[in-house]
Amino acid sequence: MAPFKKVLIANRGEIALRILRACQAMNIRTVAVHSTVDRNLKHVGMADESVCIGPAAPGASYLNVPAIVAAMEGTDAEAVHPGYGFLAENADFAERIEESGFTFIGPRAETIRLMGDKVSAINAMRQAGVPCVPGSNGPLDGDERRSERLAAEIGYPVLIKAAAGGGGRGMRVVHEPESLIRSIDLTRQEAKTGFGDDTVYMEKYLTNPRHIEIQVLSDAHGNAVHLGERDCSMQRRHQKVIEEAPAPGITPEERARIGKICTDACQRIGYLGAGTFEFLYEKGEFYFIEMNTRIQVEHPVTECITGLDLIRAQILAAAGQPIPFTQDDVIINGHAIECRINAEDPERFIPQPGTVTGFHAPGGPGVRVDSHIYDGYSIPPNYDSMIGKLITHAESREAAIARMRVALDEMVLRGVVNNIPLHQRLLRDSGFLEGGTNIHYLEKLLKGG
Ligand code: MV4
Repeated sequence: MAPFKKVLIANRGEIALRILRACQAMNIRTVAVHSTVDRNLKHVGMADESVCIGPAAPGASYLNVPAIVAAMEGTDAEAVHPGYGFLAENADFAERIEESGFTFIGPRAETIRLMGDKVSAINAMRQAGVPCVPGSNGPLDGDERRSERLAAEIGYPVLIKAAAGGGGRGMRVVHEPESLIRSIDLTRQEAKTGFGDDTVYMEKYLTNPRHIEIQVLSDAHGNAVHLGERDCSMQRRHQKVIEEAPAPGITPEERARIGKICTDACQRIGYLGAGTFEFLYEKGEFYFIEMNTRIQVEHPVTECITGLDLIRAQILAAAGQPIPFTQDDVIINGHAIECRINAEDPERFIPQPGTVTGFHAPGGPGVRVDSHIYDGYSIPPNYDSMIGKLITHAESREAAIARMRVALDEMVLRGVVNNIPLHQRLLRDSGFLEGGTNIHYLEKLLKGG
């Protein structure tokens, strides 16, 4: 029996197609909602039904809650999958969906709200036993002397972050006491303008960490498992470029230890569905920074090494089904790498929308392509520049890299300037080949360092 009869896919591009495929494999009927410029998306043509919900501007379509709720009512959909971005981590949307009698495929609205505020997220996690970065353990008040004492105790450099920020938005490094108060004020002003919330907090600034995240899955019956970690350190301006699983150099013991900490925390807060604990990893220690309550772009590398279908798992969890296996059944198998394929200038990283005049996907053992593009597809300028993901899986990191090099060379993508040349370079770069590079590596490499 299918857990739902009909699911509405409130997203676009590769993730909408990924969700559609999972639904089809589960015998769930699908509703695609799309903007006017997205009529020709692959999943729109494949879905059982489709509804145009507005013009190209995301605010008028993919973020248009009344239009999406109306589409659910009009098509008799039971549940909505939000994908990533857009409404995926909007607690008000999740609440509105549940109030309207539908199911939101994701955590409870209350959990999304808790994690959306980075101060409340960190406090909840610290109380649940998750190691966090030394810091203010709460918002900074107007007491300047107190902030100065705090920074001195923590030790410079410190980082001032907006509670409503996250993903790299609204933060400022402070290197010396003289600039502390000014930096707090500036970050507060930017937070007020950018997020409508001027709450800021302080953390020790870790200078050369790696970005390692733990994938978790919880059900409505108090069970939680972790699916190992991903290393997402290869990034530029907070845009991940390559992700891999497992993280180079992390031992099975370290994995089991931090994984258990995360699943215990999930049980403590009553987490539901798939989620990701984001950590900074430096000198052998994990420091929690944020939790993502959505499916992530890089989920395929975890699927490859665990053999699980995470979208299917999200749907089953939302339908109230218990996870049908235990932590002991989760076996990490080999190594997987994901290259994000973007239609962008590989030098200046400016999006390059246009028409795909030739596309041939690579294939063979251990090669996966998650992409909605096809010959003749026209990439609209209104959304992000990621047009697909190339994922390889093999028994070792070296073998996954070898498969990725072949797959990148095999891929034909004509008509749009793209970052395949950057990936080809990185897959031969000595630092990447060695593994375990930190979050600053790519930016330094591109600067010529
Ligand atoms: C930090 C940090 C160093 N120390 N926090 C950036 C994104 C947001 N999720 C948190 N971020 C950071 N927080 C402390 N205490 C460095 C970063 C950071 C970063 C983190 C993950 C991936 C890429 C990054 C790039 C620059 C800075």
